[in-house]
Amino acid sequence: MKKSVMLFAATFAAALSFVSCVNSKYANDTHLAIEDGKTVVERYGQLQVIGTDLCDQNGNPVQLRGMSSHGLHWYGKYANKDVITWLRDDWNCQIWRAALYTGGQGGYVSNPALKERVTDSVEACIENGMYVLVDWHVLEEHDPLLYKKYAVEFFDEMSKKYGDKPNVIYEICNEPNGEKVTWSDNIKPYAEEIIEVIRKNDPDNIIIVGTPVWSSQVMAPSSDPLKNGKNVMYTCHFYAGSHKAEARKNVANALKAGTPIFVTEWGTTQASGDGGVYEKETLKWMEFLKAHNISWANWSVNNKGEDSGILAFNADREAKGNWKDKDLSKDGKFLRRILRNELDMKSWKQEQKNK
Ligand code: DCB
Repeated sequence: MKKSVMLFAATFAAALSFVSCVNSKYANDTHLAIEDGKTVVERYGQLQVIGTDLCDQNGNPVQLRGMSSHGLHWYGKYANKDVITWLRDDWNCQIWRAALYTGGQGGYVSNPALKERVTDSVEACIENGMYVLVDWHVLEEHDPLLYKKYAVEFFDEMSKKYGDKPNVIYEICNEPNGEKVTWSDNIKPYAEEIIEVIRKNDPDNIIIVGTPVWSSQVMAPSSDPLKNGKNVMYTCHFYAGSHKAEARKNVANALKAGTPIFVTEWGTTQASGDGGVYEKETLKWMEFLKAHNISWANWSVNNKGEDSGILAFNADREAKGNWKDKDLSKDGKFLRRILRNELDMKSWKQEQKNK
């Protein structure tokens, strides 16, 4: 054989084996909220982490996808059964995230009644056979240690109440941030304590831990691991208009280092939650997350008129679901097609050409 032909053949074979290896590992992923009349929780059951993969009860890797609420103290009215069911049946969501802001004005610490929005969410998801992320939305307080006392009580109660349900996933600190907040001195000691509290009541449901700098420094846990990291995953958050190839490289490196990742929050916009919908950048991320079997929830369900909100400004004020095209923002229309498996990079590029 000529050298050039050989080189071509070798490259082709390598490419083929790469594709088939990705396909075979994640072949059973169907991305359906309901399949053959069965909900996703009926099919996948008790989740577990194997290596860096989120897996179903039989050890098959699965990728969950769905929507996050906005802050429950602002747009918590959408955390109801009608909307969550609509998201399952029309949007093909397998998961819902209930974002309980902890600090700040109106957050849980100053407004404990907000817990009802979380329990409403969990109960709707149990009835619907969906998974649910119980998100302790650390943000304005920067350091998860600040309200640890409240987190201990909250997660003790949630895990006592729902620990026997396979639906529940605990997200114990959304986005630690601030220069002084580090993995080793703040997040890790917080996480070890909260995990211990949860594990007394719930031996196995998945627990997700935030990472430094608004959940972007996903390499941190690998050099200083948790003492109780079984069935624990770590989160990376991204906003497609702000976080690009370098952020994906961090995630790939974290996976190589053995860190399981769950993207509990991401947006199509800039990190502010606004500034336009970055369709192409989003679809790059979608390809990447699918290839690495990383589950996700998108930010967010609201009608305030910000670009990362899926509803058009002031649409569905009664929070009933049953949305028509006119009720959705640009972001909402785009996201719905992604979740319904109607859009990927290839078809998007074709559409751009035909425009
Ligand atoms: C995260 C937060 C989330 C925040 C979104 C968008 O923050 F987890 O709570 O949501 O990303 O910024 C926004 C809402 C706004 C609301 C605001 C108030 O969309 O409607 O007014 O919260 O809290 C991030 C994420 C990344 C970065 C910074 C923030 N970053 N942040 O990379 O710099 O500063 O909130």
